[in-house]
Amino acid sequence: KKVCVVGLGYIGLPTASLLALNGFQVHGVEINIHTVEGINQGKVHIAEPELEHAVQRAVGGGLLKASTLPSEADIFILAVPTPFRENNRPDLTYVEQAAKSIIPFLRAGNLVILESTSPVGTTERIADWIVEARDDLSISDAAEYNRIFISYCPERVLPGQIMRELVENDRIIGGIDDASTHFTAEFYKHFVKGAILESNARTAEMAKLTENSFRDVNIAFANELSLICDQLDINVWELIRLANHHPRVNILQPGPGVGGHCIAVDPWFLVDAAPEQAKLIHTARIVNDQKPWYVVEKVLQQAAKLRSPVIACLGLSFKANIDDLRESPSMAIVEHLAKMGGATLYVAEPHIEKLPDRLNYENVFFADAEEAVQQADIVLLLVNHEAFRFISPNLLQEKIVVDTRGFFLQSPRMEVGV
Ligand code: SAJ
Repeated sequence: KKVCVVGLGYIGLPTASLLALNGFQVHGVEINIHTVEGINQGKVHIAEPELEHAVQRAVGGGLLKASTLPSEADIFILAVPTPFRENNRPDLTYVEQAAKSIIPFLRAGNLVILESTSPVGTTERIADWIVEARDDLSISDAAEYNRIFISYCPERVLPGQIMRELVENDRIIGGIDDASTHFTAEFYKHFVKGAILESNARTAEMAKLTENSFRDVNIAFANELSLICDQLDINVWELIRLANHHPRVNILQPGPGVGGHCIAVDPWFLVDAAPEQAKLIHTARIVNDQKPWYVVEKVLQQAAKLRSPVIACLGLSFKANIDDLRESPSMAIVEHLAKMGGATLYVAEPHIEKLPDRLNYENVFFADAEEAVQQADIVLLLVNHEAFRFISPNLLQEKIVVDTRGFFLQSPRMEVGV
């Protein structure tokens, strides 16, 4: 069988290579010509463990080819981004472009699967676009001889563990009708070891948004606790560790805010769809979005006590042990401190080669973690990278520590936690 994967990003490329390694003939489609050329040479533009190896084997085996335009296939997978605009409304431009780009290549019996995180009702809209454009094809059970099958199957993989989770995670499948659901389930069974859970398109779309909103709301709870503890002079990490000994309590970890392109975005899709009802979800977004500014405030309070403060900023990525700076609260915090001037910043991010252009300020220097800490009066821990475990506690003794992740603050001795 031939599969056409539209969008070769964080989800599309791993999925395309996995399918190829499972014997499918895969055509990957990507608008970025440089990405296409790289992939066809077995090169990968995404830092993700095991991905490059998989792409090399798939391309080397002749089962994965990339180009900028789609072609005929048995199964089409749409894995393009769904960003949200300034006004917190989902932007379906890429999904619409991707869906419309495959319409000329569709034949009776084809299966179209949307994997992109999408507002409820998007899969039905894709069906409408197909019906409008192709009066020779039907999406209803009534016309089996010329029908197209359409489903939603959200990706749920965690960056850093994508290749493993693509195989092991359970998958929710929601077709626009039962026949589409069953057809799609049979397809995923070829390469997924987790459970295949059958539902309908709207529920599957909502499930994806629910999962990430659940995590956002729970992180907001932890972040709110960190603010309360700061007021009441309590070590929030000790508090959470103790509370989590209760058999039915499982609090997540506070941090400098919520980053990445999923958890800080997807809840807005629900708020947009039902603003009157989604009150808690909306408030959680606000709590998490405000956390970086609370951290900035905390650092400035400490810096105000010093004549020419030097701050070691440890970590820029949106979470531990990855190089992804997109939507990173740590980046926002460091950028803000840099812009304000008045302090010298030594920034350590072991997962990148040089500072991003956004931090191109006279008072900002790229440093290794130990060197940064040595130079600093204030140590601002932003990301709990394993690489920072090697910082000797002795080095921190004379410093003011603002630890946003509880990385050094496992005991109540350190001074400032947020
Ligand atoms: N974070 C905290 N405290 C915590 C856990 C996370 O502050 O206790 C922060 C992280 O530092 C980071 C942000 O939240 O800034 C998000 O990180 P994450 O590890 O929770 O999630 P992502 O964005 O890497 O991936 C999520 C996952 N969703 C869920 O766990 C419900 C993943 O399974 C999804 O596939 C992915 O979103 C997606 O693509 O939607």
